[in-house]
Amino acid sequence: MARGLFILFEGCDRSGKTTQSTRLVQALTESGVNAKLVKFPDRTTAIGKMIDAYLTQKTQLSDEAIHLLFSANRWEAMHQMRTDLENGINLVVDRYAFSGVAFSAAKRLGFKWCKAPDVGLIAPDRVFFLDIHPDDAAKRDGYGDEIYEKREFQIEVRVKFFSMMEASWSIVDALKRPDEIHRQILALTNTALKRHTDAPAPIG
Ligand code: T5A
Ligand code: NA
Repeated sequence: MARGLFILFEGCDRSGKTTQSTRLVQALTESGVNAKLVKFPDRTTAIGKMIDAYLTQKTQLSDEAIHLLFSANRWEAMHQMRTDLENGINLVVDRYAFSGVAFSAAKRLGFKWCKAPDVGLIAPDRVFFLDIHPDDAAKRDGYGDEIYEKREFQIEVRVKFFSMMEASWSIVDALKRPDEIHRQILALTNTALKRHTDAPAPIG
């Protein structure tokens, strides 16, 4: 049995990651492809609850401490993700280590330090970067509710994302209509599903 594909959605706040990752899982499932949605941060775990309290500004943490909690929240999911991929389940993931690095590096923590705790996590096969300018994102529902949803900061986060892009990334125009974005991503995913055979690689 072929292992599952690890498909990742990244992007600035309100770029449409949850909308598109949910729709992709739906479309794959409807066409008989085994797919599962995974979201980071996972706010349901003990670590996730600490992250949620920080994001909703109920508690304060140092930049270093919150960075390590986000990473720990990924590590606690690793066993299940590896098992799922080995069992042929395709994982559609809403944010991951690149969000971790982009947000903390935008606070001026060093890139090398930010990347270190995520070394060894399973690396994604394909990344869809939903690209939107923070000025356009700010017009969308719910913007500004959480700690990082501020214009200057999001502009910095976007720059950090661009500095991490590799060949496995596709930049998707997040200003298009949701249907159009979905069709584009589904086509790219179907191509990727046909090609992959190799074992999951770690983040280096
Ligand atoms: N974070 C996260 C870190 O600092 N370090 C880390 O390691 C990780 C993993 C919470 C925060 O944590 C930070 C990043 C974040 O600041 P989260 O829980 O993913 O992360 O944040 P959410 O608030 O859930 O999600 P986002 O704000 O990122 O929004 P999405 O998922 O990108 O956008 P979505 O799909 O919810 O859509 C937003 C709105 O826009 C509309 C939707 O209907 C919705 O109202 N919309 C569109 N409108 C027009 N055209 C389109 N194409 C649209 N697509 C969606
Ligand atoms: Na989201």
